[in-house]
Order: sequence, then structure tokens, then C-alpha cells
Amino acid sequence: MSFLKIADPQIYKAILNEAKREHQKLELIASENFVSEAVLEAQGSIMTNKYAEGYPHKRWYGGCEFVDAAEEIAVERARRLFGAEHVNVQPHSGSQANMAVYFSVLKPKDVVLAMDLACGGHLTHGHPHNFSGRFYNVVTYGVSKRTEQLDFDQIRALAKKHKPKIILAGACAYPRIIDFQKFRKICDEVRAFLFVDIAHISGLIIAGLHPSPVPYAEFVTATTHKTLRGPRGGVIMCKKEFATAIDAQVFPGIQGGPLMHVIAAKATAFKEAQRPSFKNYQKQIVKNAKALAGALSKRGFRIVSGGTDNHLLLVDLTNKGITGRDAALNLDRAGMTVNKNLIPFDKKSAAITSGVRIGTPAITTRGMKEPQMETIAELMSQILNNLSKNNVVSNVKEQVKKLTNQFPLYKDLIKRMEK
Ligand code: DSN
Repeated sequence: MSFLKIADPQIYKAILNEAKREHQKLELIASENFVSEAVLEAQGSIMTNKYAEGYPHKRWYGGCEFVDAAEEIAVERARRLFGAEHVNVQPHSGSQANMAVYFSVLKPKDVVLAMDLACGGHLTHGHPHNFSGRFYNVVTYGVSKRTEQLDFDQIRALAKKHKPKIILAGACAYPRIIDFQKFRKICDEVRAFLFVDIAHISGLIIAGLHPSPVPYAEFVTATTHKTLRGPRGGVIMCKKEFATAIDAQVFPGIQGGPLMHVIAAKATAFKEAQRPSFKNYQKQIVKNAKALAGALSKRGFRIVSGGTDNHLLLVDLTNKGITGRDAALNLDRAGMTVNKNLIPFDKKSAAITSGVRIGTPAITTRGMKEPQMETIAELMSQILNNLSKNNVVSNVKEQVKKLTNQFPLYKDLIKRMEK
């Protein structure tokens, strides 16, 4: 029996429709994934009821013994997974995690050196409309025009010129390995803190498929819902000496009561990430991204930087004469969900863009492998070479349905909800 179906049929229907959408379409947004039913159960649990301002055994409210247990388990699992000295699992999102790091060591107007949003950086690293760009003096680095990869000579030169207090590494649309040791070296040369945002690549790091920044950086933030495949939320890792400052910035600095049901679900996701099968899953994510990049490139699509080392690829659509916005809209009509994305040195605005970003974490969770990447590239190519041809859209849509039916998602949950 469903309590929700009786209490709120409209929301019940919206959730059921969303479950069906997730099943029927190909989810290719690089930052999305599908959590396990165990994570869903923890997140949907009665721990949502509890106020627990503070930290385990130092709360402002009574009755925290069981949420204390959940938070301690989450912290310990994250600490082991990442090899971190100190972990805070309370940030509601990646934004709060990043804000807490900035607040812990910066004063307003201090200089930060971070990656340009147009080259793959993130809003909360220093965009002028975000708290980060409004409070701090943000200088940005980009990528080399020739390689479309990080240019450490440029980063060093900017660091020497502007003397930032923090250098931020990490991105949400960068398809290559990031060399954190090189960032550390530059930080040491200019006496800056190294802050790394691994929101996108945390799963790859846990699996050893991408070098970890934890040994090199004073601060590392992540989200738990991308390659890590947990509930929507944030986490901070830092060196012991900053533990008190970070904890104080998360609470009471910027947050009140932690979301204990989400923290319980983070703990469950961390446990899932300890399994050998998680490593195999991450390996397949990278194999799939490489296969998809290769298959698209074979069909005449230009892949930014010539390929990928991680879970995502950026496709430059300039030679196809279409914008990222039109590409994303038309792909979605045919059942393939991607997002429009700026490419390095894009001449178009962020609302239009010349590219799309494509990620493989979610389709890999469904069990898709290299042969399916070939099929997906072919279906994408049919749409992008025949924009607005309705017969092509309906034909591709049918083929997407056939493919997704072979890799069912939330089958039992949908069945239960449809009863
Ligand atoms: N919105 C996320 C992404 O898509 O990369 C980052 O916060």
C-alpha cells in the first residue's frame, strides 16, 4: 500500500512519471546517476524528522544517539575511502561545501585563482553572479588554445602575478586527468592554499582511476550524487589543522540542522563504494566514455581536446553548423538527455553554446557497455545530422526505447507504484 498515493495523488503521479522517464530515456548528463534502492530507502527514512544541530555527541538537541551513529559511520567510511585526515558530511550540497572552504580561510576581497566557467570551471568557484565572485577577487585560468587542456605555465604565471590566497583546481566540464601535484607545486611557490573540487570525479578517485588530490590539498570538496552514485549532497575533506575551522563554517557558519536522512544515505553510498563491484563500475564508466568519444569522432564530430580520460566528453558542434542549445533540445525530443555546454573559447553565449557535454555514469549504472556506445553514437548522429526531421526523431525515439527496455531501471519500483 502506498501512503503517498492516497495522501497526494498529484505528487505520486509526478514521481511515477519521473521514474518512467528515467527508465525510458538515455540519461547522458555527466553529473547525474541512479542511486540504489538501498540509498533511496535510507534517504526516504524517518531520520528526516530529527534536528541535530552540532556534531556527534555535541548537539544542541537531545535524542541524537541514533543520528549520531549514522553520522559517525558516514564520516568514518568517507575518511577511509578518500584517505582523508578530517571529513565533514553535513554540507547540503556542493555549493555549501565550497562556501564553507572559502569562508574558513578567506576574508572578503581576498584573491582566488580558479578555472574559468567557460573552460570547464564551476559557478561556485568564482562566477560574478555567485557568492564566490561577489565576495572575492576571482582571477581565472583557462586551457591552452592548442591542446584544450590545462596550461600550467599560464596557471603559474597568473599565480605569481596575482598572489592568490587559494588556488582552486577541479571542474565540471573538463574531460582530462588533472595533475594535482603540479597545482601543489604552484601553490607552494606562491604560498597559496590548494583547494580541489572533485564533485565530478570522486567515484573515479575512489576506484583509483584518477589521481587523488587528498595528499596534496588542504581542502577537497565533493558531491555525493555524481560518479559516487549516492544521494544529492556535499562533503568536505581537509587536513587536520583546518578541521575546527571547516566544522565551524558548515555549522553554525552557513547551515543549521543537518539533513540526517541524507547523511544516512551518504553512509550507505560510501559502503557501496567500498565494494569491488564499484571499482569495476567506475572502470566501465571510463571505457564507455572513451568508446562514445571514439564512435562520435568516427562520425565526424569534433571531440574537445581530442578525447577523454574520465566520465565525460565535450562535443564541439561548430562544424555541424548547429548550436549546443538546438542539439540538446533535439536529442531530448528523441529520448537522449544531454546538456548544452560552453566549449573552450566559445564564441556563443552560455545560453546558446557551441557544444554539448555527454557523460556515461548513469547509462553505465544500467549495465550498458561499449556495443551500446556505438549504438548511442549512431542514434545521436542521426538526430544531429537531420535536425527537425520528424520521421528521424520518431524512428530514433523507437530505437532508444528498444535499447532502454533491454537495460531496465527501477523495474520493481515502477511496478509497485503502478499497482
Ligand atoms: N550542475 C552540476 C553539473 O552539471 O556539473 C554542477 O554543479
